[in-house]
Amino acid sequence: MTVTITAFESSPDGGKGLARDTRVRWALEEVAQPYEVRLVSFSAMKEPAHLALHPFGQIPTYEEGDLALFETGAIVFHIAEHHAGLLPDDTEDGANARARAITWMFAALNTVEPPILELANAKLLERDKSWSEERLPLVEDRVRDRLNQLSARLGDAEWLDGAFSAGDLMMVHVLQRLKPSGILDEYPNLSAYVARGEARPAYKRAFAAQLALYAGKPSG
Ligand SMILES: N[C@@H](CCC(=O)N[C@@H](CS)C(=O)NCC(=O)O)C(=O)O
Repeated sequence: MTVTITAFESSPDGGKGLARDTRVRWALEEVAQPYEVRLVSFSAMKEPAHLALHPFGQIPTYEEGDLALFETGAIVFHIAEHHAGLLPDDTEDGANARARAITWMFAALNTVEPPILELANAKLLERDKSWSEERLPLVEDRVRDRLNQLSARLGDAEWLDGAFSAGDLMMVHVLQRLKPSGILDEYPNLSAYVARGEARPAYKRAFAAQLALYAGKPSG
C-alpha cells in the first residue's frame, strides 16, 4: 500500500533536515519502505483539508490506505511496529529490549526535545524582547541538564540500548536541532552519537531526499 507523507512546500531551514518529516523519511528508509511526499504550503496547513489529517495544522502526516496519522512519535512507532529493523523482535528474549527501545522514543520526545525546542524558540522568537538576554542562559542550562544526564547514560556505548533502534533515530533527530547552538559540541560522546546516526545510509538517503526539494530555493 502506498505511503504518503506531508512536508513543507518551503522549509524554514532550507533543507538542513530539521523539519520533522526527516525523521519519518529516515524511519521509512531504515525499513526499506518506499513513500511519496505531498508538499503543503503554510496556508494550506491551516485549511480544512489538512486539518482533517492533522488537527494542529502541522507537518508531517502519514497516510497509508485508510489510515491517517499525525505526530512523529506515533508515525515512527507505527512504521517500527509493522516492519523489521527499528525495534528488537517481540519474542520472549526481545520483548524487554523492545519495550526499552520504545521508552527511548518517548524519552527523546517528552524529556529531551522540550528544552531543546524552548531554546530554539527563545533564539528565534524572543530575541527582540528586553528580557531575552537574561533568560537565554537559563534556557541553555536546562538543555545542559538533560544533556549531562543523557551523556552520562550513553557513556561510550554506540547506541542507547544495544543495537540501533527507533529510540536512537528519534534521539539523534532531536539532538540535531542543537548543532547551531554549539552546546552539542560540549558533549563529545553525544556529538559522536549524532554523527553515527547521520552516517547511516538510511539517514543519508532521507536527508538527500528532503534537501533535493529545498536546496537553492528561498525558505518560507
Ligand atoms: N509534535 C509534533 C510536532 C510537529 C511540528 O512541530 N511540525 C512543524 C514542522 S517540523 C510544523 O508543522 N510547524 C508549522 C506550524 O506549527 O505551523 C510531531 O512530532 O509531529
